[in-house]
Amino acid sequence: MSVFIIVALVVLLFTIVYQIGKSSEYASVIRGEEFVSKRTNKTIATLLVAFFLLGLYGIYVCNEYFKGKLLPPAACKTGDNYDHMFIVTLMVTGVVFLATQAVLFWFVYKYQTSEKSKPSFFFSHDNRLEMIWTTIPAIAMTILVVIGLKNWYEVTAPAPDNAMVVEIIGKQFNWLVRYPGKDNELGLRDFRKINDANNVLGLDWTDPHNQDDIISQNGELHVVVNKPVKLIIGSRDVIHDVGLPHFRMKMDAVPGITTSLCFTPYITTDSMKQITGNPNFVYEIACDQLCGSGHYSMRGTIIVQTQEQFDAWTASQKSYYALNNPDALKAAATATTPAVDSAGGGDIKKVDGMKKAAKAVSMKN
Ligand SMILES: [Cu+2]
Repeated sequence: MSVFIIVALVVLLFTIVYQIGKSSEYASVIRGEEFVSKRTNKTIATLLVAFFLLGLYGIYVCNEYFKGKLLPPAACKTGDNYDHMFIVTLMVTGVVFLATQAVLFWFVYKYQTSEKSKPSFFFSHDNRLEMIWTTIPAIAMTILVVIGLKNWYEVTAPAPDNAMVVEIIGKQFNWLVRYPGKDNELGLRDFRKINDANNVLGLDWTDPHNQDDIISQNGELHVVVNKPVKLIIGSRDVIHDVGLPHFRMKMDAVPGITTSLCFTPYITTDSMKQITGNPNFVYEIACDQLCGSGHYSMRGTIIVQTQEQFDAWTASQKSYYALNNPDALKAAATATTPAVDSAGGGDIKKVDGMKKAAKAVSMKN
C-alpha cells in the first residue's frame, strides 16, 4: 500500500510541476514575451533528466522488491532454456534501452535552446550510419529469433518413445487427468457418453483399453522425475489452457482438437520444497485462458516423484471403470473360469467377458 501511495505522490508531483510549467508558458504568451522562455526551457530539461534518473531508481527498487519472490528455478530443461532466452533478450534489449534513453535525456539537457550555441556541422543523410543502425539491430534480432525458434521446436518435437503418456482434459472448472493403465493405451472417448455422475470423460466402456484407465482424483498429475512426459491435451467444453508456470510452458486445450506438450521434469516436488524453503510447495497447473466465471478456481497440481513413489501411487489407484461399473466387473469375474485362466489365454477370455458385461452396462445406461 505504501508503495502505491509513493507512486501516486510522484505522479501527482509531476502533474503539478507540468501544470505550473504550462500555465507560466501561457502567461508569457499573454504577456507577449518570447514563446518559450530560456528559463522554462532549462526547468523542463532539468526535470526530464530527473525523470530519467527517477525511472532508473524505480527499476532498481522493483528489481530489489521482487527478487526471489517470483518463480523458483525451472523444473525441466526446456523451462531452463526459456529462462535463459528471456535473460539474453532482456540483457540485449535492456542495454540498448538504457544507452539510447541516457543519450536522449542527456541531449535534451545539453542542447537546450541557447543563443550562444551554434551547430558545428550539419548533414541530412549518411549511408554509412544508415547501414550501421540497420545491420546491427537486424543481426541481433535474428539471433534472438533463432534462439526462440530452437526452443519452440524443442517443446513441440515428437515425444521420445519412452515418454509416459497422460491425458489432461479441461472442463469448467477443473482438470481431469487420465492414465492409460497397465496396457499403456488410452481407451476411446466419445463426448456423447459424458455423464458427470459416472463417466466424466465419456469413456467408451466397450473399448477394453478403457477398463484399466485411471482417472486421478482432485486433478492431480503424478509424474516421474527424469522421465519424459507427453501430455495429450483436450477440452470438454470451451477453450482452456494448460499453464505450467514452474516448467515455463503452456498449451491450449481446445474442444475437438488434440494438442500435446512434452517435457522431462528434473526436480521432484520434495526437492523443490527444500529449494524454495516452502514445505507447502506444489507445482501448479493453472488455466491460462479465461474460460468462464470459475476460471480463477481452475487449478490442478503436478506431483513430481520418484519411480517407486509413482508405482506405489499407481498401485493404490482403482481404474475408473472399476469405480463406476462394479456390477460389470462382478459379471466379468463370473464369466471367466479360473481353470481357463491358469491354462493360458485367460486374458483374452477375461477381456471378452468384460466386453460383454460392459455392453450390458452401457445398454442399461
Ligand atoms: Cu479454463
